[in-house]
Amino acid sequence: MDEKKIMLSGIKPSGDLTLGSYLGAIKHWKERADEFDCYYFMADLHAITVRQNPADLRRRTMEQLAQYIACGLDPEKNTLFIQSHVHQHAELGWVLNCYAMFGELSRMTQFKDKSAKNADNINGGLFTYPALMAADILLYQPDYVPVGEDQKQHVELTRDIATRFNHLYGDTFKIPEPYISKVGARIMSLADPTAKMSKSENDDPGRVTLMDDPAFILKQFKRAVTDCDACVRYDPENKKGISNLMTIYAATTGKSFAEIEREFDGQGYGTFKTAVGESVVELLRPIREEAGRLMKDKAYLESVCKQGAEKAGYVANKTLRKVYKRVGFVAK
Ligand code: ATP
Ligand code: LTN
Repeated sequence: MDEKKIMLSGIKPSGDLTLGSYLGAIKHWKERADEFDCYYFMADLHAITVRQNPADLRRRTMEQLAQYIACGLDPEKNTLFIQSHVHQHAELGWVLNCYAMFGELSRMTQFKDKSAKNADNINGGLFTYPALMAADILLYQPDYVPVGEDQKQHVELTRDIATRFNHLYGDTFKIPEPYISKVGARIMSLADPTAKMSKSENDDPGRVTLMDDPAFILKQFKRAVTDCDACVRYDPENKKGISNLMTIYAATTGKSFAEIEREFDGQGYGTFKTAVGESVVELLRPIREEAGRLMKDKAYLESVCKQGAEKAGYVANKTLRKVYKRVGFVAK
């Protein structure tokens, strides 16, 4: 029998998961659980590259696990774990730091964006973040890494680091492919359609999180920034707000842009915004309810991440041992 292909991805517990995290990433993870051997984790080591309140980080990490499961990731079919529970991430991260070039790291857009937003805390971890991300990925030898558009550059750097290492020491890492959806790979803020909807920007008034209640979600969509042309037409250059709403509606209903244009032909933006808001409310309702229920079952969540870390640790250790041997470390 052919071995299953491997898929892996992670999200930082740096804020509440948003509609962007769901449509750009998680939605695609769960669609593949039967076909692939899947690993999904809470990237807490990455979260501290930006200052976090310890109590909030701890709570959010467990909430994120509850939300993964509520989104449809069955812990029996997917390996769900907390990044810091598998120490091999930090260890391989260090090694790969020595194979990631200063020039490459300097070109990363996420580093440039985050340093501009956190000018008082441009720490070494923020800069070397992509080497740790490369370790997260390469430890599991995955075929695909499902992420939103903003992470493509990091996955490409991972490929470059892996190729460099393989050239120096012989085949060690499988070269992974980014897996980016056609619709929903970049959901923009409802308040500023030129900026990505981001979960850690507490001041982003245009966010919708997975745990928001229906009344708030509808309000967010009603006040979404659009234009004054009153025509529902997909034009991401000139009509960024409407195109973003169309992308969300397409992703939640499965309709094409042409179908959406026909459906709202001759109707004002008010009707369209309400329809998009309602589709999101219905999409998120079962997730919010199930996550709320799971969050009360701490013992279950702890058992899931314990089991996940054991399984992930076993796989990660095999790769790390191989790497240590290749670079010349003395075996224990
Ligand atoms: P932060 O604001 O803390 O940097 P983030 O939401 O940008 O958080 P993550 O939450 O770690 O970053 O990203 C999780 C996954 O969700 C990644 O694959 C990312 O590409 C995807 N993602 C995040 N925001 C969006 C968005 N607005 N549209 C599409 N995909 C997104
Ligand atoms: N860098 C990602 C989160 C992340 C990740 C990963 C994604 C950390 N490690 C490994 C995919 C694979 C982000 O900022 N969104």
